[in-house]
Amino acid sequence: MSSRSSALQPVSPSQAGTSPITVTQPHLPPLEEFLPYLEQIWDSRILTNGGPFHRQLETELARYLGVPYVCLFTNATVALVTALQALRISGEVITTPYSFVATAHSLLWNGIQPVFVDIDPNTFNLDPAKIEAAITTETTAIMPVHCYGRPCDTEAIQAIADNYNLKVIYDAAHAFGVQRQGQSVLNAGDLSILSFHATKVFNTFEGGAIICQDLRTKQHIDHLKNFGYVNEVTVVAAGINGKMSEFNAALGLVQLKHMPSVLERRAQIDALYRSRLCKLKGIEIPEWPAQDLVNWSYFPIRVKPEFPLSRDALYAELKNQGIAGRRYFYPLISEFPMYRNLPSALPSVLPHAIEASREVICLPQYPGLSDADIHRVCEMIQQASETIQAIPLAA
Ligand code: T4K
Repeated sequence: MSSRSSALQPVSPSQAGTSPITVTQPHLPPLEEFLPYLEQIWDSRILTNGGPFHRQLETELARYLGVPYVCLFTNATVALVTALQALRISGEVITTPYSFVATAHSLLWNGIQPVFVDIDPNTFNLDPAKIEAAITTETTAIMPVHCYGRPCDTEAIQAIADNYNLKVIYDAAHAFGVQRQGQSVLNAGDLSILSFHATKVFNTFEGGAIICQDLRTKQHIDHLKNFGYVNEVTVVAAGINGKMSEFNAALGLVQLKHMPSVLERRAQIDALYRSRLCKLKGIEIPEWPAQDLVNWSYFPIRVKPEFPLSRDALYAELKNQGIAGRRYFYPLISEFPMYRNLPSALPSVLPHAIEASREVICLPQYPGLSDADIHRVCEMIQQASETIQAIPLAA
């Protein structure tokens, strides 16, 4: 993780300044680097069920991330569902409403009741100071999210978990490669779950992983993701099919080689946005903590009341100009029909999450974004701030 050198050259600039810019675009390695891996798969006809590329990627990722064990999965959602099964979590789990729906859906798929707790407005992460009040006799675990790749207060969360004998499962879908004080945040808690979806910092088209701390747990999870099979005649659990294929694993091996330049370009993009937008009144840019090694996976801005346009008006204006920011995470999970009647979903108990979901736009952030693209996004925001007009709210 230390050598973040040889930055990608900014590519695909929208020369005419009018081509659409999406919130993200997957990084792909040169196709010729991937072809020899495909030839090997074609030769061996080993396509899945823990083949050689699957094993190699688990080993290389563990080394790269600085974690003891990696269990590869078909995607992070199945990994989250399986992680809860692996630890036999039941009853109620404390979690954040400010995330992608998959976080809470994984609880519902296990018949577990999510209990939403508000976020810290400075970090977008579960506020540890509010967790204790939400613990009941039914609580068995905490599921925090390292939102936008910013580490949670893992020490405070662990202290509460230890005190009440709760498990901690981190939804670390955004936190590939993130470190706090030289340590991977993926080693915090009992299990951490990564996403390798096309839109993530490290992608295998679709993919994910569970990070665990001991071999026994890894073996248990490996059985669970393979129908509970131990061998041809032994099934030890009602497992699922969560295995990553050889195609995805091989792609992961190639992608891993490009991570230093991918991360370096993301850092440059983050810095350029900051330098262009920092003086705009009413646009607030969350700081990354200096002691953390972050991955620049998202570039959230908060559109405050002092900005001449509302968040939704700015979002719509950008969209009109072909710039697709995204309102991650609006609506809140707690506002979706399957959650909104829960007592913990009451807006009055989630003021900071509501405020963030009404203020944040994530601006385009991906290694292929050119400097020209970034200037165009910033100029649009600048112009929008100078043009006060009634724009209908976006759906
Ligand atoms: N936990 C958290 C905290 C998560 O954020 C997520 C996923 C999960 C769990 C579950 O992980 P997985 O089971 O997916 O591994 C996206 C992703 O689908 C989702 O993975 C991600 N979080 C979520 C935050 O964002 P959308 O609805 O924004 O995706 P979509 O299709 O609108 O894509 C956004 C932009 O990216 C497009 O405008 C264009 C570009 N794009 C997208 C894809 C899929 C491409 O250029 N190529 C592509 O193949 O959900």
